Amino acid sequence: MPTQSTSKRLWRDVQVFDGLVQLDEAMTVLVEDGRIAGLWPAREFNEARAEGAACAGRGGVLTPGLVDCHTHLVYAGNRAGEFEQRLEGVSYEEIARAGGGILSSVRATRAASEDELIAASLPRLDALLADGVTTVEIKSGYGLTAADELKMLRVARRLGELRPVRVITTLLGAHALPPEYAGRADDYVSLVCEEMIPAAAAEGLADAVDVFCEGIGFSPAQCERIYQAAKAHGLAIKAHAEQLSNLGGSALAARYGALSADHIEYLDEAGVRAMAEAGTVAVLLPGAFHVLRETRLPPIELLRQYGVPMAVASDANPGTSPICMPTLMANLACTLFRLTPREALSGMTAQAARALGRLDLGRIEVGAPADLCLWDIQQPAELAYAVQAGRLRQRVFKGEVVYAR
Ligand code: DI6
Ligand code: FE
Repeated sequence: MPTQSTSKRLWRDVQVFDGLVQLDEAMTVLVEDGRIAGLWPAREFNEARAEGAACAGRGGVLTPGLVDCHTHLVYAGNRAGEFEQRLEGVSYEEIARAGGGILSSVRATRAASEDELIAASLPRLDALLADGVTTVEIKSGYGLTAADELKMLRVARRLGELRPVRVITTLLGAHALPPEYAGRADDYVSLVCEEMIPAAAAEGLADAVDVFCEGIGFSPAQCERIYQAAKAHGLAIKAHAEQLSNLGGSALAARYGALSADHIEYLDEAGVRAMAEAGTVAVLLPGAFHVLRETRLPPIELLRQYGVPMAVASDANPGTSPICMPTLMANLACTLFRLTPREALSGMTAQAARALGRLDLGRIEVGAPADLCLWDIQQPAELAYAVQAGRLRQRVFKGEVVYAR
């Protein structure tokens, strides 16, 4: 009898969505040493190929672990009161201009210690994991001082040590103008460029730099200064752009080789073309669209025509998307933005990984890290079709079954 190696595992008779498409027939998947080592149609599978492998699962749908490529998961407090104000007709911008909105979360987050932020954020992270996430991007942006932004990034990194999940961090110092800089936005941008970015880069705390390019955020000229500083420090670039108006933020980001431009409801054809030319991913955030009761749709058909890759993310945050359920995002991407279920699932796996510059993730292919989800459903499209917690049977991270039901 061959001995069973604990690092060699088989999933048999699974329907596979490989990150881009659903494979035609039931498959057998071999994982060895944390990576996908083999992938065969189940009926062609030859036992000799996987000698010593333990069967880890049979039946169901196997997808790459979900990649949530845009979250603001770390913050203190909540904004339920503001939610009610908005239901009564006060706009997101009005609340922001009156010192609420993002700045309300900034006050709570500045007052919180690292441990308090961990305690506040862990339940949200756990909710994402329970719905299949194996990689999550977490932004700063509720600190807005060098010390508080770095504190948020350290908390994000620590979350990745506390749970079996990959955490990618993004410095979003240019999320809102803090009150102590009122009327001095350019000075604040200097702080981001000259202190926050160099410190985050030196301490290895940020993988990318993001900006909020918007009337209530930062101007394209200010964002450009931030991109130059990010580039000088070897950090990738992302943008919150064209969410509430069209300032050309996506095209600007694309010119700087941005990994992604996110939200993009107001994106025009020139912006789509610029993104296509630069290979910048369009990150769609239907949760924020839904919660803000927006009506202006992102230019999905143009993105398709120009071949811009589309990712889908939760934007989990206390203001515009207090939602920690990625499969609900797949549903909303279909119902609100008319993505196909295949596009939505690809948007939460292969394309989301691309938006993080991680072409190795979000795929089921030989050689890829074995971050996988086994779901108790019949076909992949059900993940976008039905909104239902508890369908995850197993979550596999780096080849280990880290959750099993
Ligand atoms: N746009 C958003 O939707 C989030 N950030 C941003 O720039 C909202 C953040 C918040 O309201 O707390
Ligand atoms: Fe966001």
